[in-house]
Amino acid sequence: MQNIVLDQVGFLPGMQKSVIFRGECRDDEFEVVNALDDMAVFTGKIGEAKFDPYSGENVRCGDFSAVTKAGCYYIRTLSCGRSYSFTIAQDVYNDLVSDMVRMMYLQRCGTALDDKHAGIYAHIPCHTEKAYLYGTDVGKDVSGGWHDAGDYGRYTVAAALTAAEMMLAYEAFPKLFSDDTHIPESGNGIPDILDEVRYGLDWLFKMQDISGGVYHKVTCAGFPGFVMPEEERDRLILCPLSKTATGSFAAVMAMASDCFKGIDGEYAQRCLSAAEKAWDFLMSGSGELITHNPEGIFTGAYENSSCINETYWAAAQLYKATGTPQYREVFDSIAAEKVLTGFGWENVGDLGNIAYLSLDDNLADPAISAKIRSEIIGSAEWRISVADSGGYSVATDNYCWGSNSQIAGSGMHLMLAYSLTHDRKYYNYASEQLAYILGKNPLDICFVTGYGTNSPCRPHHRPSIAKGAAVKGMLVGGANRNMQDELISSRFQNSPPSLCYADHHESYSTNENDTYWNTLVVLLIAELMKNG
Ligand code: G3I
Ligand code: 9MR
Ligand code: ZN
Repeated sequence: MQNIVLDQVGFLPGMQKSVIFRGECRDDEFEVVNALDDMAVFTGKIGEAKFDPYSGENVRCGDFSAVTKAGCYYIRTLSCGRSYSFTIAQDVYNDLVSDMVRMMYLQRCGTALDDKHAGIYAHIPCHTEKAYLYGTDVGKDVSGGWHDAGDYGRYTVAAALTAAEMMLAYEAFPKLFSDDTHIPESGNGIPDILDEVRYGLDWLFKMQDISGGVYHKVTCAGFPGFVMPEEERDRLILCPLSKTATGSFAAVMAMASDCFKGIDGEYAQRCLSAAEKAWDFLMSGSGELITHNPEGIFTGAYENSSCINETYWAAAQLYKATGTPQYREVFDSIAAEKVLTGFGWENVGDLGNIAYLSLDDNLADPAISAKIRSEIIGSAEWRISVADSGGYSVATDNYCWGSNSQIAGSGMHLMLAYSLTHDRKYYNYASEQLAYILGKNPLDICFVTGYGTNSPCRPHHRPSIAKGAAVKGMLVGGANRNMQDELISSRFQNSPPSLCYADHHESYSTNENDTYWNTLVVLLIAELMKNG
């Protein structure tokens, strides 16, 4: 591992740029060196040592934000040698974003991926057979959508969040999203990211029952081995209509009705009607709260003992789409009690906050808006204090399953605080969260496959393992101290939290990808670029 650690992809010219020195590094100065001619362009001071409790390391920090000229560089010190190289450029994240969205195409289910677009990951259509309602012989066509992750399950809450994050990313910074990322719809005049959203929405429609309720998930009873998707041939099972699935469906469909209005009015209307129907089902008290898998089902549970944050998000989104007071009443009453936050599958409160804060002033309740603002800023301050408690400026103190997404979510939350205050401090801490994901971490790894110098090669992703090469552009879950797979628990029992990670295909609790993790990083980058 290197003793000079930083973002291995690079920085926007105006971004804060920091670097960590650790281990044997005894110097007091460092140089930023142009990689083309090995000439130093900047000399900076290395700060005092600081203990990082999450990795158990003593680290020292350097800042080179003053270097703004586009180029390819590395960092050098006398005793530590040189770092990996990185880029400074306005378009430094463009390819990364494009591959991170294209990964969604490679996750598509129910369709053939052809050689031309999918290369070695091409396959014939998968999971096209009818799925059976749990415990019955009633079959239904629910083909389509995306494989959630390294497995081939399709989960409503997960897909709704994924689609929503893509729409938000597009709205934040449309210029970042082209129509030529080499998917079948490229060149159709619609940005590829929205084509991808529509692919997911088309599946979500099928997951809605005539009653308005939405099925929780469709998977086989258990997980297959490391096979390509068309080789998973067990019976497909539809798990019951659930409250969280119905709530997040209502929210994402309402969001889509706004997003697709200018592209396809009829489609937008269909989204809105489906959202309203789901909402009515939810308000009638119907649907189950899925707190664990039904008996005999062993796939991802996406369990939740409450649907309050999906309700919150749906209410905000439906109010934004329709202006109908009944939605606002529900939102305001939840927010008056407690403002909800979060960008994860369990907690989608911030998506509701984004929708509510985007309302025209005369549509929102000023007291509720003020309460949301103060909660966002308070929680951003808390995240900064957490970041300052360690050496790597990471805004999490809890390295759990999907920690990289918690960190990206913190980055997004800090960007919300930035959008409300224009205080650059929040932007800087948000950009540090991206830097962590792209290499400024104790593991010295860029957590997105195929990017940076050192990135995961053996993700727990079935097509990647089946083909012997990792799909490019996948964010893996990252360090998880909770010993949730055998590989990790056999090797990392006494390791510091931020080091509990293995680039091994058996480590699903640290090295699996997920669609909503990828799209959250895309959203964070879009926000950073919009305000860069
Ligand atoms: O949030 C709590 C935290 O408050 C607590 O302190 C900590 C200590 O246990 O746990 C945290 O919860 C963890 C949660 O993820 C955080 O989001 C749970 O332990 C952990 O078990 C849970 O993991 C989830 C995992 O499924 C297992 O259920 C992941 O979030 C979720 O992303 C993941 O999703 C899987 C699907 O089930 C199947 N498909 C692949 C996908 C990705 O791995
Ligand atoms: O492969 C599965 C992965 O996609 C899930 O996120 C994870 C947690 O639900 O489970 C993985 O499957 C493992 C199973 O839980 C235990 N036996 C080994 C499986 C991995 O091959
Ligand atoms: Zn499939």
